[in-house]
This record gives sequence, C-alpha cells and structure tokens, in this order.
Amino acid sequence: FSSMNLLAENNISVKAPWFPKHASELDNCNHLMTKYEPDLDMNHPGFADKVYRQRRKEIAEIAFAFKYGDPIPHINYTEVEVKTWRSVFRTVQDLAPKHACAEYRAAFQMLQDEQIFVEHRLPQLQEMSDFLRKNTGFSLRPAAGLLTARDFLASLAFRIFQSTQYVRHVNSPYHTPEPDTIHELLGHMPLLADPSFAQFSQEIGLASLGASDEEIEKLSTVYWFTVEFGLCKEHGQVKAYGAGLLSAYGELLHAISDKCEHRAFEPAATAVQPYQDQEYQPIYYVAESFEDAKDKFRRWVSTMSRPFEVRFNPHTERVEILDSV
Ligand code: TIH
Ligand code: FE2
Repeated sequence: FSSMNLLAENNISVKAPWFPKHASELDNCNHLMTKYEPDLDMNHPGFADKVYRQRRKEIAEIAFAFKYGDPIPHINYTEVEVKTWRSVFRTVQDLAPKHACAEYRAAFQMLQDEQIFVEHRLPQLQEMSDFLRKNTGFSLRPAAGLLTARDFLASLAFRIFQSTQYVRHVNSPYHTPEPDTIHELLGHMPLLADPSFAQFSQEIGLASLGASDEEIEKLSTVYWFTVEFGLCKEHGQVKAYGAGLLSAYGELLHAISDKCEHRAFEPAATAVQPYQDQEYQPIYYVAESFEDAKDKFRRWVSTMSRPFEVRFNPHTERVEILDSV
C-alpha cells in the first residue's frame, strides 16, 4: 500500500468523532435510544405489566454489567417466554422454505442439525456466539435494548453483533417495533453465519468508524433497508433476507404482497429514503444478490468524505488506521 501510511493513533491529523480501535473498547459502546420502552410508552404491550417490566430490568442488568471477554450469562427463560418463542419459531419454520433466501435456509438447517434451533427452548446467546464464531468469526455481546446507530454499527466493524436477550411480550408475538432476542436469533443469526453476508455487515461497520453524524444516519438507513428489511432475487423470484421480515410473520407476508412498493437497491438513493420503525414498511429494496449489494455498497462508500481508511486485523481484534493521501 504505497500511497498509504500507517498512522500512530495520536497522529491523526484530522478531527473525527471518537471510535473504538479495539474490540474491548466496545465496553463503551452501549448507549441506548430511549424509544418504545415498556416503562415509557403507553402503546407498549408491557406498559401495564409489572412482571414483564421487572423481567426486562433483570435482563438489562446483565448487559450493563457485561465486559469484553466475559462469557455471556445464561438466562433461564420462563414458560411464558418459551411459549412466545415457540409461536414465532413455528411461523418461521412454515414460511422460510418458500420466502427466505437460500443462504438463510442453509444456515437455519445447520442450526436445527446442531439442536440450537428447537421449538421447546430458546437458544442461549453464548451457544449462538460459539456457532457464529466457527462459521464466520462473528461473535455476540449482550445489549440492554435498542442502541444508538453509532455504537451498534461500530461493533459490526469488529465482527461483533450486539444482541438483546429479553423476550417480546407474549401478547404481540408476530410483530414488535423493538428488537428482542427472538428477532436477533431468528432474524439475524442465520445470515451472520453466511460468509458473504457477514462480510457485508462488517463493511457497513467499518464505514461507520469516525464518520460524521450525517454519514452515520445514511449508513444506518442503508442498514435498515438491507440487513433489517432487505429483499433479494433468486431465480427471478423475490425472497426475504432482512431480519425484521424473518422474525415477524405479519410483515414478511406484507413485504411479498402487492400492498407495498419494491425498488431496486441503489445505496445512494436508499441511504436518503426516510423510514419509520413503528409500523410495516411501505417500501422495500430488492438486491440482485449479496455480492451485488456488496459491490454497489463499496462503490458508494468510497464516495464518503472520511479522510482515512480503516482495516480490521483479526489477529489482534484491532482496527488499524490508514491515511489515504
Ligand atoms: N419488527 C421485528 C419483529 O417483530 O420481529 C423486530 C425489529 C425489526 C427491526 C427493528 S426491531
Ligand atoms: Fe435487528
């Protein structure tokens, strides 16, 4: 890399917002959005449910106490929580063969073969983290709730996915506007075990390090319309790969119906499309394939303004900064 110089950390000549340089610094990247919480939002099904709110607090404490290198604590899920899991798991099992992309279906099968995906119990984050590490080098950290986009995206740069561990309220199993462990497990985990998709996820994360607020907003919008709600083509048919579709049976059926709009995935346009996160999406973006989405994304990222480049060193779990001149 003749045109690039490896910079010492204190040598960066340009001001950029702080970002983690090592996976252990993600201990500082756990800032939450205060939005749609059972304690604060009257529309939340848990708002009037004291037991549910207490449970959420208990599980949130685990995430706040977690430090890099710790094993992820085991949760004894209650009968009600297992019942919720079972309902959602069954709908995914029914719909995935027809509507999920091939990469999702393949990983789902592996998870069933390894007895991690079974209907009578929820997978634990630690066993899921071990599974991902074997397949793509991704691993998990527990998160207390919806994180700020900057913190969430930064972790992806280190192939670390911050995952909630609590369960949605039993009264709304088929759609919830906030992430919960069922969404993470059924929506995100299968694709994080796919090498090409894992690479795409990490590249969004790397692009976010030190980016301006405006660029973070664009990157999280791209993330929203791809990783969360993306559709893709497969032998001329439209399939789902977005985690928010694969964990919400109601929205999956909506996304493949004629009640919404499908547009071709084009990062520059997708990045500025306003979205809402309380109801089903009115617009979905369709990628030709993960490889194609990655190519387009790379080309678009290279037009961003950041005056340095970053490179992840998997041996040290450190991000190296390269001055691009
Ligand atoms: N709506 C999803 C579900 O019900 O499983 C959860 C989320 C997707 C995106 C953000 S939260
Ligand atoms: Fe998600």
